[in-house]
Amino acid sequence: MNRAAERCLSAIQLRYCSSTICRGKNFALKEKRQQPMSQSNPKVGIVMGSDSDWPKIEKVGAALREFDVPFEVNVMSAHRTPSVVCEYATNAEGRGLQVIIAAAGGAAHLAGVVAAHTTLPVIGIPVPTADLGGMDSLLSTVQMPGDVPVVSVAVGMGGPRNAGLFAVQILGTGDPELRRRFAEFKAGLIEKIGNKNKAFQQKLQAS
Ligand code: AIR
Repeated sequence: MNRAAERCLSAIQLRYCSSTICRGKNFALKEKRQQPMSQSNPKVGIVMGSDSDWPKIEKVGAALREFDVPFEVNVMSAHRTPSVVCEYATNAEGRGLQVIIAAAGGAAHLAGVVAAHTTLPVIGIPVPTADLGGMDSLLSTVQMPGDVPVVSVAVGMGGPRNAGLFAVQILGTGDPELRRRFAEFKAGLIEKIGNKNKAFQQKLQAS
């Protein structure tokens, strides 16, 4: 990485290390700690066009923490810092990253530009916008030309969480223990939604 890009990247870097203890069948988060990352081997790289995106997408980190997947978060912009994006994506595989999640709003070209510079799978998160409701982000993330795939999650709703879960599924293809934990998580949904249904039925009867 050239010096200017390196300086720029370290100035805008947010790194997270997580320690999550999941107990119970539905993997409810009983304890969550977040601290500056001391591990140097993140498997998932989250990049976002602006620090202003983080509050809208932070559930992606929560999903990864649920499965103890180490990740890093960096701010970089396809338009404001294109050389940083290029360097990051080009070096990502060599640094041990296995999946990249790219979030941006408006003219959201970050996921596409990252995908142009890496062979790692790229998951786009179209960030909701005030002016066009995130349709701008969605279309600029998802309408990729053939040969350069980017998968996209939903704007808002479960989008950021699903980006994290999808990264876990990708990593799980080469990690039987992670696959087992994901299957356990899916089985836990039966109990979770069953409880919701029970509570709903009680409410209906009382009304
Ligand atoms: N953005 C930044 N560079 C390129 C794009 N598309 C996006 C950010 C954010 C929005 O522009 O991802 O969603 C506004 O950024 P800011 O920094 O002005 O708050």
